[in-house]
Amino acid sequence: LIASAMMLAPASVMAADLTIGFSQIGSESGWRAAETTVTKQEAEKRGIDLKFADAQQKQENQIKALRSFIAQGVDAILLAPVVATGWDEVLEEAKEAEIPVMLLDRTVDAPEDLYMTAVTSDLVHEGKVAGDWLQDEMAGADCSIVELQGTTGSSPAIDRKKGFEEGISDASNLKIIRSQTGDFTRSQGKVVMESFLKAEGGANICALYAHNDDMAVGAIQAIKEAGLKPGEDIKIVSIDSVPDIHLAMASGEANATIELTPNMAGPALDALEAYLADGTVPPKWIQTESKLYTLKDDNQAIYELKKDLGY
Ligand code: GZL
Repeated sequence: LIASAMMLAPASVMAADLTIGFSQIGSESGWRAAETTVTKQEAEKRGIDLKFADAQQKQENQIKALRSFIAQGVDAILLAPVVATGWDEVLEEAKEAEIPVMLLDRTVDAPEDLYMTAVTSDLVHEGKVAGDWLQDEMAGADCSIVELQGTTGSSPAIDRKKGFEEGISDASNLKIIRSQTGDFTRSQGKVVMESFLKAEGGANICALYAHNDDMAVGAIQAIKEAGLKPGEDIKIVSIDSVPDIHLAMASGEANATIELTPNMAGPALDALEAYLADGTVPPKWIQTESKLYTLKDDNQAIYELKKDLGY
């Protein structure tokens, strides 16, 4: 049976022959590092030759990498697009070269025929889950919220903001009083939280919504240095479910996180292999799951489980 299956798949489409270019944003967060680790594992598993390019969070570096992959004549491209706009020209070039592009964890504002599929979570839903959680947590009590936004112009920053505002839109007691980008990093999350505390005074801030856990972890440091108790004086909800946020939650220093799987490449490579094997065209959006974790969960155990997964 295997022999006949092998006969069915012409040698040219066997995964072992594939060379794929991966333009990764950088390593701005623990989650991003895990995505890189998992993507390399998924390629290895399939005998794929993965060409990896780290853009240090600069779009021009990603565009250069894509042009290099096209010149090399790779079989496909994986792209985690740092921002949503400015991709049409280079994606047209990839289309001209008949190289399928698959988007990982972020989307682009470009015509759908310029990419094969996008593997992402429902980023608006994540923000709404965070807003809904805070509304339940506050149970009608007044709460001034500060928000640490992700990278300006990225689809997660746009969508997670939109979803959170939807989640709190029917709660007149919840109000966002400050909102600024922390660029998805711990260092910027700390710096911006320090500025929020300085501007508002700790007593006036009831909660922090951070678009990712790394900015929340940086903010926790700032809250402690201001002599306040993170998780108690200031409630904290963020997104990614990286090990260190569960460590913070295990000691009550953060309150909730929404899980984002780092394995976007698995579904993308499955879709590519199906397409190459028999022309199956994947949907334009392959959605990954989102799961809320709170202090009711065994956060120490979750930390132990995740801490060796490449974050
Ligand atoms: C979301 C992803 C975000 C993560 C951050 O899909 O693009 O980028 O939530 C990372 O940790 O910087």
